[in-house]
Amino acid sequence: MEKTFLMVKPDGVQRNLIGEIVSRFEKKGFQLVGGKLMVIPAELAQEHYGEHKERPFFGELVDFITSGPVFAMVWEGENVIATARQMMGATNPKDAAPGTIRGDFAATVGKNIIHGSDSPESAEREIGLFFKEEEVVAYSKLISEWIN
Ligand code: RTP
Ligand code: MG
Repeated sequence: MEKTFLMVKPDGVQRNLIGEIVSRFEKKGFQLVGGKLMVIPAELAQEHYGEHKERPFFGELVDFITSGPVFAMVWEGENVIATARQMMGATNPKDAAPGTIRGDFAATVGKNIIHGSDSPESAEREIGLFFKEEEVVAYSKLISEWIN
């Protein structure tokens, strides 16, 4: 089953949005298979956002993502990578549709509440960066039969 890496960013944690965000993905029909509250070390933040290291906002991005606890998660489900990105909304909240997480809760691109892997390759890479193999839990729920 497909897996993705999602993370409530420090602004989302400070604004008490962990429960709201977890609830949206649960209600959609995805399954939480890993989760932890953590402060990201600078080296991990630089590696995680490595694709942006030449961008002018890289320093700010790393400072922000390490500025307080995040809630890192692994979610599982059919097409979860692309669907989670749709549920998050556009990177810049000014372009994010109402009903999406960023559309509903964020106002500025630098503080956009949530991160989600953007491809199967980045999902695999990011899950590996943040979670040990034994921290991702395989389990089944009877309710799956009513969703898939
Ligand atoms: P993320 O990686 O955080 O899930 O966001 P994303 O895929 O939607 O967007 P991405 O292009 O990967 O950008 C990563 C984060 O960098 C910040 N950003 N700032 N100032 C700017 O122009 C700018 N552009 C991007 C955003 O916080 C974005 O989430
Ligand atoms: Mg990204």
